[in-house]
Amino acid sequence: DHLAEPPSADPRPVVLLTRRLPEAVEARASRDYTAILNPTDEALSGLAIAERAAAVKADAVLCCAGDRLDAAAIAALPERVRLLATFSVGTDHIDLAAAKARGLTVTNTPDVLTDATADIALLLILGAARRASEGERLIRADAWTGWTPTQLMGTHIGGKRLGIIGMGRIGQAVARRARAFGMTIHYSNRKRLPRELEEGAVYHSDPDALLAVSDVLSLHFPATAETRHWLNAERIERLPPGAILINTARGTVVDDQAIVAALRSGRLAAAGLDVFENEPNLFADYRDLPNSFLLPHLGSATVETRNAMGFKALDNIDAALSGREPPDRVV
Ligand code: 8YV
Repeated sequence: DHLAEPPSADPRPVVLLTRRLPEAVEARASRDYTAILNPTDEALSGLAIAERAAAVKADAVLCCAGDRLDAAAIAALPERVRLLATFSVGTDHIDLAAAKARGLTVTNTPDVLTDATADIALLLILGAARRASEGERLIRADAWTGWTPTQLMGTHIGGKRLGIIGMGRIGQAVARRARAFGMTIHYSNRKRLPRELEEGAVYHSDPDALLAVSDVLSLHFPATAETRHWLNAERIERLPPGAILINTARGTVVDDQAIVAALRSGRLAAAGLDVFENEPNLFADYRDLPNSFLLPHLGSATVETRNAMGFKALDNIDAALSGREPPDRVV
């Protein structure tokens, strides 16, 4: 009827992207939706995200791991928002219980980042064991006075035992790679894997028992209230002397003070860390240690992987906004 409201200029659903995403991802979002981009790449607080979602009348929010969507932020989200699609496999930045109570759908981006993250874990294992970052710093400081037979001798990883805590997709991908370098795999997981997926890895039902055989320990379990500071001083004592710690999971699962003390005393020979508590304001002492190999959360940072993560987040948004079951529903 002619008295009806004129249709708005753009009747497509509104999708708010909290961070700048790869060009191809933003292009697809803008093709299919009224996409509200963040041109500054600035991280917003949870409440600022909620405010922006209200201002633009968002139907879905495409968020990232640094966005702290705690209970207060979720409560502040306008009713209209039906979906939080996170551009990450980790969901520790979202209060899932609050999301569930509020009837929000939450989706993540598993699988597509498994290989990239496992590659970074191997880079950290090799870099930490072979003292790559010390060597690099020497050259950059113009302090290399020449090759010597005993300079920067590291540890051979072949023949060493790799302990993996959390044998999900990423843990298994790390095991496959490490095996190719001659490492023996030991693991701990809530459930033992079927034999065909174990590929000879030795299962330890008690993670504390796994520690005792981990020449290299790599963490691959989610950050939750229960796993906060899981690797503490007492557990470090269970590791073989001179063990190497690798973390590509979340900074909150380790106790920084205890790690730094162990790196200082040599109880840990080295640590390869891609994630930190309070990123980017990491525990400052890490920077001063020669035996810390530090990366700025690069686990999934390849063009291919970040595109695939963005497309997966959009696949979930497409499904949820058209009434289909999103493929990667977490809540
Ligand atoms: C991302 C990650 O770099 O997927 C995760 O959980 O930590 C990384 O892949 C980052 O979280 C992007 O949001």
